[in-house]
Amino acid sequence: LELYRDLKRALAADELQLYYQPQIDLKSGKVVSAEALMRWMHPDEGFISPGEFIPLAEQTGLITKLSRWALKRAIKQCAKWQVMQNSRVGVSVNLSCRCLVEPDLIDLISRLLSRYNLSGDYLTVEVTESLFMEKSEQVVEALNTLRKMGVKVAIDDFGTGYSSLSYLKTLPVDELKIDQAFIFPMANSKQDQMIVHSIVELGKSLGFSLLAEGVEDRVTGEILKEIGVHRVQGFHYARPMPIDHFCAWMGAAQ
Ligand code: G
Ligand code: G
Ligand code: MN
Ligand code: NA
Repeated sequence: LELYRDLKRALAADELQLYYQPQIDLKSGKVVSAEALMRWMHPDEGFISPGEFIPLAEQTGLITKLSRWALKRAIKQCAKWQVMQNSRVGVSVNLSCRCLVEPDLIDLISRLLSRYNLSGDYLTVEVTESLFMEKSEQVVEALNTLRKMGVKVAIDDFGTGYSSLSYLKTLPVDELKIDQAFIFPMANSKQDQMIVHSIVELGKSLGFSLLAEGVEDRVTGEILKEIGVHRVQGFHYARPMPIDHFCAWMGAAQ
């Protein structure tokens, strides 16, 4: 409860930050986008992981506020990149299931894109498979509206949910983010290579873009390139970084 009280305060107290982790196109070797990841610097407790406070925010309903804050920050930042650095780097924002069907979330995104003069296709929203278990009309409608605005939809942690694959054929989705659990062991596991290979084949044949996350070494990156994954993300390339580090890293990397 104390943590809840603190989290409620954290936004106003400016204790939350977005870190950015590069997503790299394997063909060109260029950074094409960045995933925005929330961080909380608690004044007494120090750094608190999103793995801890996001579930709390979801249980208590605070997640709506946090998501709106993250969307605004990320869109504003991404627009700044386009203008200041004339770059074409997009941004991905994680959205918990319930946020997506909040009545005015889509409106908010639309307003933010026009306020910051950012084309919708620079934004990706990351959702998890559990979103599709209910297959509600509301979810489908929300995703359709986003995609009409040019916003891309990615399925995060793909391959770990309970879902059957049947939803893939009907749902408005652009990208599959293959879960880290398949990527970590890849360099030493033929089995995991086969699984990733199959996901890539399936995904591609259905027209999705494929991203592998959790790439921690060079060998895994090379295998993924061979398998035909489009994009990669992971500690081998860069860790999530505060905005000034990210900009400096981009300056050095490009
Ligand atoms: O960055 P890290 O690996 O510590 O993130 C842990 C978890 O928190 C991941 O599942 C990630 O998706 C989630 N997460 C990080 N930032 C956000 C956010 O802004 N919104 C939501 N809903 N989840 C986030
Ligand atoms: O659930 P989601 O995919 O949004 O969470 C991404 C999380 O994975 C972030 O917390 C990020 O810090 C973490 N992450 C990103 N790349 C790597 C990696 O190469 N190795 C490990 N162990 N974690 C990673
Ligand atoms: Mn994610
Ligand atoms: Na993930």
